[in-house]
Amino acid sequence: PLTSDELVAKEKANMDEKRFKHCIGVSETSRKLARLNNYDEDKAALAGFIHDYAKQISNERFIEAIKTQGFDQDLLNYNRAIWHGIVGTYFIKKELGITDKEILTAIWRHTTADVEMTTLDKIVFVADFIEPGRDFPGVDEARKVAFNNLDDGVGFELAHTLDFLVTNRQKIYPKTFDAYNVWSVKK
Ligand code: DGI
Ligand code: FE
Ligand code: FE
Ligand code: FE
Repeated sequence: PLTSDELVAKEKANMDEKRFKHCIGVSETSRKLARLNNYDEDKAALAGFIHDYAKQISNERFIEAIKTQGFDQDLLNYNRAIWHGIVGTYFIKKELGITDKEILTAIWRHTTADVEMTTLDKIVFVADFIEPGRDFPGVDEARKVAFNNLDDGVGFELAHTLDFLVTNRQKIYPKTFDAYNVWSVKK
């Protein structure tokens, strides 16, 4: 396994400065959400730190991995926004030596969410959206909701994401849609 210094160095080398700062922010916010939700803080901080490890990997490398590493071939009908989490887990296993299933699942789900979400899945999904570097209309409301109740934070974020995707006429990954139906629809 890598030492923590080696892991930080690999993470830094795989992305630009801005993305690295975002990963630090997600790590810190994941730690805070873990504390609020009685989850292992160090594990949440690690998952948050590496969640976007694959964000700047080339399309060619993603496509090669999808074709050869046992991924659902339907992923080829989507783009890198979807790939960097799901297929990112392959690069994170291979290049960072991370084997913890809970961490890999949280990274897999961090962009699309899913109908079933563990506490760690929710922490990383929400931290990604509200870390201190995020600035978009509604981010203060998202922070308030998420720090008050993690599940409500997931629901708020998915509604915002669906809204954004429809406004921009983007293709919606079925899991994103299914997750919205579970987490965002008013009871
Ligand atoms: O990697 P980050 O930018 O930090 O955040 P993220 O992994 O949550 O990715 C956010 C992007 O992913 C955002 O531009 C919206 C996009 N996205 C999320 N769900 C879907 C999606 N894009 C498409 N096309 N379809 C989806 O279902
Ligand atoms: Fe991401
Ligand atoms: Fe996200
Ligand atoms: Fe991110």
